[in-house]
Amino acid sequence: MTNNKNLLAFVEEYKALCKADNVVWIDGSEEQLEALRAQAVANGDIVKLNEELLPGCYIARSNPNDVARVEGRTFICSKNKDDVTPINNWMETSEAYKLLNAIYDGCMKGRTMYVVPYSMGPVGSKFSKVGIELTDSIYVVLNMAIMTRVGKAVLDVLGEDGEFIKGIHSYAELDAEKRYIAHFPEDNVIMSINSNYGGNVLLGKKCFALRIASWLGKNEGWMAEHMLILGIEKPNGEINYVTGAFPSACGKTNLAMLIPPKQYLDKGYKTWCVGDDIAWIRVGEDGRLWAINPENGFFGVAPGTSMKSNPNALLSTKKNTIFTNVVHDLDTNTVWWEGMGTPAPKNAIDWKGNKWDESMVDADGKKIKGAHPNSRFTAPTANCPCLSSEFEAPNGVPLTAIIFGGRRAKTAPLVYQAKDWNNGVFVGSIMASETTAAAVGAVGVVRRDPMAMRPFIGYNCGDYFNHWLEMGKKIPNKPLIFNVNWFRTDDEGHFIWPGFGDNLRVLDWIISRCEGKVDARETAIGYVPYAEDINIDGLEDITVDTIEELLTVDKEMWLKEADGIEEFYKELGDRVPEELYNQLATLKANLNK
Ligand code: GTP
Ligand code: SPV
Ligand code: MN
Repeated sequence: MTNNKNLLAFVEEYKALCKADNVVWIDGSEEQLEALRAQAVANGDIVKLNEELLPGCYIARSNPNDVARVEGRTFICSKNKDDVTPINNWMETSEAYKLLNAIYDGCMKGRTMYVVPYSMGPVGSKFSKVGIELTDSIYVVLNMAIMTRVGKAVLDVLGEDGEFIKGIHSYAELDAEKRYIAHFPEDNVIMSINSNYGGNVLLGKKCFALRIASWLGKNEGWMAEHMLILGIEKPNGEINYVTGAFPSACGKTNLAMLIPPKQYLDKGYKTWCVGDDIAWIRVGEDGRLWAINPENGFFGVAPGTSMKSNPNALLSTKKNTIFTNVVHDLDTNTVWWEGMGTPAPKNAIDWKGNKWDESMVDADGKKIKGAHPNSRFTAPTANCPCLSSEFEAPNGVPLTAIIFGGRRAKTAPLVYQAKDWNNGVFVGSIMASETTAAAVGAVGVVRRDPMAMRPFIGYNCGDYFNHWLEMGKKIPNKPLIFNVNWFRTDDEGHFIWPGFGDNLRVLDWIISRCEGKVDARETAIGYVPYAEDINIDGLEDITVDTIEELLTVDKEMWLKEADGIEEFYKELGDRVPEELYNQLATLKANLNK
């Protein structure tokens, strides 16, 4: 299928090391994919769902020891330790190859090795990049065929001497002790072994499009970010595009597909999804920032997705979708999860493969969840009812605003605006959020997650901050930078802000700020709205006083926050730019005024 010598040598090398029985090249044809689906069904890896209710859909369960990204076993490998900061695990390059090659040795005995050529970004666009994933998992092949553009067309673009990112994946024995997700940015190589789940194994996503691409972006003068891309259309047809960086399971997919509240719909507002997880951002000829979504599918969190919270996401999963670790309703042969908004099935199997119903409790009397909190759907972007007409645009969309945000019960106000680009970089760098089920580990612990990229920066975090500052110098028409927090809680722990579609009310303020149409109050941390400028028309239970409360900036809390930021910067080592320390000093001075 290809004459690319490097590619042929790469395939031969790993076929030999992994001792795969044979090699199958993925050409992207429906016939080949359909045959693989049939094979995976026959193997028991996936189950075909009700063809009438969910055409082309399948359910899969991962090993219970393998349900989320494993940050503890994810490594950035480089020659020099200083090129990686302590928030990521580091391994010396040659040591890492030695360790990993030993585990790959013979891992595909008796198995087929699939060669998946894929493009991140529209095939052939000059902003797109090609990857090759070698894998022994049909589940991975089928997911990659949804999440990216795969097959022959990609090889044609690659040609005889085109460059590609090398990815080698084997689920091996799913041995959690020998699980490694290793990146070699200096060599354009990704090695993943002993997992078969999500961001650990769909190598185009976090491994390539963020960890490797962030490094490429630094060297080539662009940015790879953990961001959704959303278009907001006004009644007059004008569309403003914004990107939003929120940590894993903190609302990107939801914001990317939001449906405007009735008051806005009635006026003629519309919203368009360009991307829900990753943005590749470049400076355009017009001096603005332009963003593309390099993916071709959504790997979305299932629990909580309902016709009420996110109808566009739910509708996106109605055909040609793979569900992982959700409840299998045996009566209808469909799927269910907590927060779907329909009654739990009576005759069902939970994510672990056990017979399950809603009334079941564990030894501590706690309800047993049917779906894993990080259960997911893999759905083609083409299914999304609000997919932007610019989704395939080779140059992407121009940005009006960049929004950072996290899950903070207190401290961070509903929204504030950074004073300028450098201050915005500071605002992104100090992001913190409560951890979620998207990664293995404790949930609900506040941790620093700069630009929502903590687990995804492929190099030294100080250098990454510096790259953001440097980019600012190259953008004549900069987007404005904001921070939002949908997750502030009251004393009983309830979210105060209704969130979801109503987040458009905050985006409305953000766009008005970008247009210079609304005033704001200057505070120690940045510009905060006047409460009456957030449109609460039609919101029950929310008054101007509630908004006032959501917008408070508590100086005591922020002084503590400033100490935490300083600690974090110090942890990152000596490459944190001076400018950010200056920003921190200004913040402290403002708070002490
Ligand atoms: P990844 O795919 O892991 O990167 O996650 P994501 O950032 O796309 O998060 P997603 O939109 O899937 O939302 C994760 C969880 O946050 C779901 O349980 C949502 O119901 C919840 N959520 C999203 N938006 C809001 C909001 O505005 N308010 C509240 N309270 N919850 C929200
Ligand atoms: C995330 O954790 O941010 C995800 C899911 O989008 S995964 O693909 O597993 O990284
Ligand atoms: Mn994500």
